[in-house]
Amino acid sequence: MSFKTLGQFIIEKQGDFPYAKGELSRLLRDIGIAAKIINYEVNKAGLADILGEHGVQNVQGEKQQKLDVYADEQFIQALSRGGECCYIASEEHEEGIDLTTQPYSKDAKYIVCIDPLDGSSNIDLNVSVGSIFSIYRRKEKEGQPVAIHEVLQYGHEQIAAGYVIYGSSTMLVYTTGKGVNGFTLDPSIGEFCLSHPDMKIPEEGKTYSINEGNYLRFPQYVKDYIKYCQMEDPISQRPYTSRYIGSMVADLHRTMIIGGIFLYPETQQYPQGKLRLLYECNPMAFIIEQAGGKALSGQERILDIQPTQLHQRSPIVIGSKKMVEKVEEFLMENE
Ligand code: AHM
Ligand code: MG
Repeated sequence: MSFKTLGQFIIEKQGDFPYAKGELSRLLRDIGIAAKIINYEVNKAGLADILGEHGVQNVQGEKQQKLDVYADEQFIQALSRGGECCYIASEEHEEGIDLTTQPYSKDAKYIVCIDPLDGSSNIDLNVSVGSIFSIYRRKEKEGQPVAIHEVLQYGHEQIAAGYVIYGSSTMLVYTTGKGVNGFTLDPSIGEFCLSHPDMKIPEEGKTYSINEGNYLRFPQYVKDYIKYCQMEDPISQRPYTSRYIGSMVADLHRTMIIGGIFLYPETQQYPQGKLRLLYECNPMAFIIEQAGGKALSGQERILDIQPTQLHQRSPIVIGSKKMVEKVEEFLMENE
């Protein structure tokens, strides 16, 4: 059998970045290594004494679970030892981690934003979880502390982004702005192998994904769109199917493969939506756009939002192009 490993693929694509001297390739390799270690731990979660809540709350006030902490540690270790990352913004840390004080990473060029273990409330249930990452090039000269404006870049300034899904198989999907490629972990050799080259999201789908329990709290345009999805129409093959796992990575991975739409809009409980711009919405929006889809915050393209805070949230409507455009129509009608 012949296959291409993630490592081989990254080296092959290094020429796409004339300014890069292999640092980005090494950074992606480090992320791949962290993903493999986390995968190993996630898979034996039911066996080890690692299940359950860690007893502290993260900066969002949500219960943190042991595997969140473990995944966070693995990313931080891999990124700080690799020497290519100067700053880490993680869902699990109120403040970003500046690595420029460390001799190894002093001259590093890349800022990494991560959600180390997304969908962590699903861990105890043996339901798919994921990791999400987003990479920026720093704006100031290397060797000095990272300024917050370097971290709060637009999503369209991302150099690379990806996710890992720990599912029935483990996959790493990433983009460097030249299409999207997916790699499946072959446990027999411990390597991510190219299984989904040049991934494209279908222009239209038949699946909508939203936490419908919040229906009464949704803005009118979202309520209208849900009703539209449920209406009988043989031409557009409605009613659509509803699918909601509650793990953004898993819901969006399905959306990538078969088409569809995923929404986490503003609600009364979360006036800015629930999902975080820097390490959830932006990387996913970059990937979906690169695959031919679309991602909006409602009014605005996700990738054009100017971040003002590390942990800021944004509403999100993301997925197959034509389905997202339909939501836009309802939004405009309601203005
Ligand atoms: P987390 O980062 O704390 O795990 O929260 C993010 C998760 C997403 O994966 C998922 O789409 C969403 O929260 C589900 O939220 P809800 O339970 O409100 O539908
Ligand atoms: Mg999380």
